[in-house]
Amino acid sequence: MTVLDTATQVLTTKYQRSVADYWNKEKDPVNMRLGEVDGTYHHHYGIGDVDWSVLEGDEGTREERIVKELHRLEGNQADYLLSQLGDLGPEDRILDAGSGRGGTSFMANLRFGCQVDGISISEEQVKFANDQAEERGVAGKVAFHFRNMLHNDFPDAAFRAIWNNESTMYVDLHKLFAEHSRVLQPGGRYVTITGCYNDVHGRQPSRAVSQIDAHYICDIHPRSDYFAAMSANDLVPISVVDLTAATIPYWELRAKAAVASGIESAFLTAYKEGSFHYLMIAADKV
Ligand code: GPP
Ligand code: MG
Repeated sequence: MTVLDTATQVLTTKYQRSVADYWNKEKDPVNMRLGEVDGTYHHHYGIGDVDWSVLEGDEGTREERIVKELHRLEGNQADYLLSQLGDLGPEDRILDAGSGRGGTSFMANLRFGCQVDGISISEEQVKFANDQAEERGVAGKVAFHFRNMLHNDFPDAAFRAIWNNESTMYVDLHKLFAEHSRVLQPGGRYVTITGCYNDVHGRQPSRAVSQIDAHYICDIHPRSDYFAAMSANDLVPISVVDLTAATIPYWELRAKAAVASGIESAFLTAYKEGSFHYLMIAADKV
């Protein structure tokens, strides 16, 4: 029998290795500068009204005001996601699938006091987030693991809730929801916030959506795939909210920031032409 090293067990395809490599190297100012505002590092976008007054006044501190405002909107998004997870308490255990540098997991622990496990295929992200857990003094309650969300190695029915905050576009949804369904307790809640393409616009992704795919090496799914894969895996939607209008102001502000990454115009085009939605889906495991 061949003994496989951990990386070989976690990363089972060349595609997954290339995605892991991207996130192991990623230190983009649009994420690091925003995280430095208060030490909570996100890998997702923002929602809510922009305070456009940040563009006015002293030029020397303008970028700092924009960075703070973008960070506030990303915090709003994570708060909104957590508010969809249902009634959770300190006795619960929950899973952040695709946990990045840990932002949403730490917010979940602060909000519910419960045990949070985060998983990522980026060893650098896992290390960063575990270092943060130590610094925050919550390492006993919030732990990050180098694991694959398609075969997460947790026992059956281990979790009361699971979420993906903008991480489903890297995986096959049928495989993902089969695995989530296995580790969710009956009556447990699943929530995702995701960018998905609009089946009504066309059966294939638009040019702007394809540009987003190329930028992040991901494969944005059509809206229909989410519901087909959920219903095939005992996940019954309870709430679906189109957050597209709520995220456009974030992108408009981000397009004016020095920390802009260059992908802003593709998001704005995709959302405004209707080929792409920013969606929250909450479902219960039956
Ligand atoms: C990254 O967030 C999010 C993704 C890679 C998923 C793509 C999301 C879609 C909705 C299509 P990030 O904070 O690392 O990205 P950025 O560096 O652009 O801020
Ligand atoms: Mg970001």
